[in-house]
Amino acid sequence: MVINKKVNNFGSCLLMKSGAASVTATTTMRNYHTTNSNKKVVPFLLADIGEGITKVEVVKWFIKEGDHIEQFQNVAEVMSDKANVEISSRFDGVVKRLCYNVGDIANVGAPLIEIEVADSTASPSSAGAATSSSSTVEVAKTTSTPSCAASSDIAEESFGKILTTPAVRRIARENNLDLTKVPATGRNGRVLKEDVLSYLENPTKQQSEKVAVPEQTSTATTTTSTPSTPTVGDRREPVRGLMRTMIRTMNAATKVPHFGYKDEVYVDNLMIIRSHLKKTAERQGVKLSYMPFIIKAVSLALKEYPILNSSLTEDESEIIYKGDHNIGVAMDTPNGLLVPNIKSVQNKSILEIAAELNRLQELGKQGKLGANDLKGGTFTLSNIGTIGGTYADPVLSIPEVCIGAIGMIKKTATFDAHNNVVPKHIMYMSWAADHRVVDGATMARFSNLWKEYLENPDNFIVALK
Ligand code: CAO
Repeated sequence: MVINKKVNNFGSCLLMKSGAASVTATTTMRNYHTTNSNKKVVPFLLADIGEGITKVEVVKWFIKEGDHIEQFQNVAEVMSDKANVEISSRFDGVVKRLCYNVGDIANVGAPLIEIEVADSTASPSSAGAATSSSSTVEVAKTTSTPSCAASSDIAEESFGKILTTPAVRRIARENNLDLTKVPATGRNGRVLKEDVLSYLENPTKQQSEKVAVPEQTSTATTTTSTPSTPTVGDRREPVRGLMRTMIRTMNAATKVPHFGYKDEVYVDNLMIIRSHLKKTAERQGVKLSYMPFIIKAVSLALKEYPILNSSLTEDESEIIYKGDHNIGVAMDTPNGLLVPNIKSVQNKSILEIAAELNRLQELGKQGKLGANDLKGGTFTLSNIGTIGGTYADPVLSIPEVCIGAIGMIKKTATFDAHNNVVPKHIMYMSWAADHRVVDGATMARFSNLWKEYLENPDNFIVALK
């Protein structure tokens, strides 16, 4: 999800890269242990990034152990199911320890790194001064202090079904090893580093030790054994990042009864107009695809059928008609599916919509879509036709009540009024609507009006202000 917001108050400094609406973070310093008379090593706690996020994945370290880092320098990029966030230091100091490997799950509130700072830096008095500048900064506390080890313990307890440390998980990942196969010898079934190393050394022996061998009860069984076929083991991967978001949103959508409606749109006229305007747009530095026309046509049709730009309250007692047409566009990005939205489409020209779509696409490619771009959508379009297909069954983006999936434009043989075969370009359209709120007839009328704009793009001229 997008972001380009740098929260840089006295106590925190974040570059939001995706998702969360208003992320603030704190970097908490607590007294830890003194290394010499004027230096001390303190844990740098992973900030609360809001939105109820309790765990994040460490995507990238910008620093390594031994580095001297300065205030505002980026130390790590982390990813939650809502946002990618760059965390930066508010202190000068030397990195003593990174508490996680890339790919590990870090807990909010637990140490992210250990850093050696000047004794005065993290003193209660200096932290107190920070607090007065920013309500998000926690004051240094003298209670028992968590360290990297605490982070590992937390990660160990809370992540997945295999009990082990991030370091062990890292070794397993590097060796493409499924940890469920490794006989665990640690307390409460923890997989220890030695377990993994010894399994890697001799997987067959370990495996035979792990699987209890049934007792041979008859000579017949021993003599009639068939030759064994080599098998490929299963691989497990933790669910992370955008996939977690997809699971959450799709689960929410399954609770809503979907009504589907599909139709064909003849787009030959649209193709001609687009090819003319494409050059004009290019002169203004804008790439003009079919989407801006499709999006604008949606907005024009929504003016007539505002129920499709609404949402039902959670207690199902009210319908909220949204004032703006914030049209979400499903994007296939290197990080996965993201749905930024184009704000106030009702007030934008086709060229302005195209420019905004270009901007969102570019940010999506770079993994830098901002929270503001991702929130507030009122209606969604998914142009899966850039990849292929005809019809689809789109799933609503709750609490929106309508979504449209566009198939690939294809040249097709059709019949004219005299039964002559005429080649035409057809765009296949699949709508889904929340059937609690939208009835089939309304959906069909909306689709007909939308289709009329696209089949006769001259109508845009009449409709636009
Ligand atoms: N049929 C045929 N050609 C199409 C088309 C369609 N349905 N849609 C777009 N095209 C063409 C465009 O016109 C463009 O051609 P030109 O280079 O001649 O202009 C080319 O394909 C590439 O288009 P694009 O992808 O750059 O731009 P777009 O505005 O059409 O689409 C976007 C933007 C973000 C919707 C698209 O890139 C994308 O990510 N689509 C996938 C959406 C997706 O994953 N949906 C599934 C969601 S549910 O899991």
